[in-house]
Amino acid sequence: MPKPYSVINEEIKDALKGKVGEERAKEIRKLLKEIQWDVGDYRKIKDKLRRELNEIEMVEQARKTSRRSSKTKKETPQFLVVGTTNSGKSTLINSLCGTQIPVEDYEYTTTELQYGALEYEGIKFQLVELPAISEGGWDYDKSTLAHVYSTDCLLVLGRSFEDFAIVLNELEQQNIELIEKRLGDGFTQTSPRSIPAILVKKENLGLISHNNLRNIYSNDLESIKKNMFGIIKSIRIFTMNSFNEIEDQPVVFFKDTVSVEDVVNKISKSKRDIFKDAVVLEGGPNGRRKRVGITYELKDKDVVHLTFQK
Ligand SMILES: Nc1nc2c(ncn2[C@@H]2O[C@H](COP(=O)(O)OP(=O)(O)O)[C@@H](O)[C@H]2O)c(=O)[nH]1
Ligand SMILES: [Mg+2]
Repeated sequence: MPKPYSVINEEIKDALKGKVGEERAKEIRKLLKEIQWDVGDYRKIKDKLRRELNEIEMVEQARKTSRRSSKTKKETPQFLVVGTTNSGKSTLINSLCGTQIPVEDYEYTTTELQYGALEYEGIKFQLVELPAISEGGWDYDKSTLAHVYSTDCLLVLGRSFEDFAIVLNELEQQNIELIEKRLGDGFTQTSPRSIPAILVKKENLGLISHNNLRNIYSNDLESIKKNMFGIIKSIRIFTMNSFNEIEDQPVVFFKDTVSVEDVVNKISKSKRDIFKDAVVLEGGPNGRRKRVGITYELKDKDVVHLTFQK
């Protein structure tokens, strides 16, 4: 006898609670196998699960193809540059990253992603140009949509109010909500439906008022970088090597709070059990010196010297 519909529904909810990405996909595959009946209400449940699985697989695939190497995947926030054709996407990436993506002054639609990279305040960013968005385009061809779902943040470009209207409307049609700041901890983005975004507009275009999103002018490169940095909310911790020298590159966390334990786990997890204490220089090498324990909450730019039992 199969279980009643309502019971299965609750079990599915419980099983999927809090699971995202690959983990969620795995659970859905398992559930699909477990629900043996495939008629009536059971078919409805299974179809719903199949659709969700499909969507997750699409997003995971996009993550894999649009992030060039798995090494940079976690540590490099990705900003997807979206806009109508000729909105200046390639020009912007070229100016920010020093790349030479072809810029054309006639309507020209590339179907390939274009890449750029930049570093700002010790954080590396990947910029990716999405092929132009057109009115109703995604209703006919979903192939580029997965990149939107899987990105960390959007730079929405436009040279006129109409440009923005088209792009913002297409995103809304796909149930994508643009938000001011990332949700919760971490990049990569875990909610494909709520994506942080910055609006980048042509000089002298008036305010684009949409979900309180930041408005920046496309010629103000410094301000664009500053806001990209701001939106990811990183905490950079500098560690000391065994010669008491401060390392050049910080350990970067994309979280709201970072403890000494997080640093230990990231740089020498195997030593967690022999951790003794830590000396912190608050805010940089010249900051106030403090001896702290494993639960101490660190701030951006703190310098940490970890000590372990011999
Ligand atoms: N006046 C002006 N022209 C721009 C600006 N950005 C790009 N363009 C021009 O617009 C055309 C299309 O630019 P491109 O970067 O290829 O746009 P894309 O199709 O969005 O990648 C080119 O002729 C650019 O020189 C801008 O900020 N101001
Ligand atoms: Mg282009």
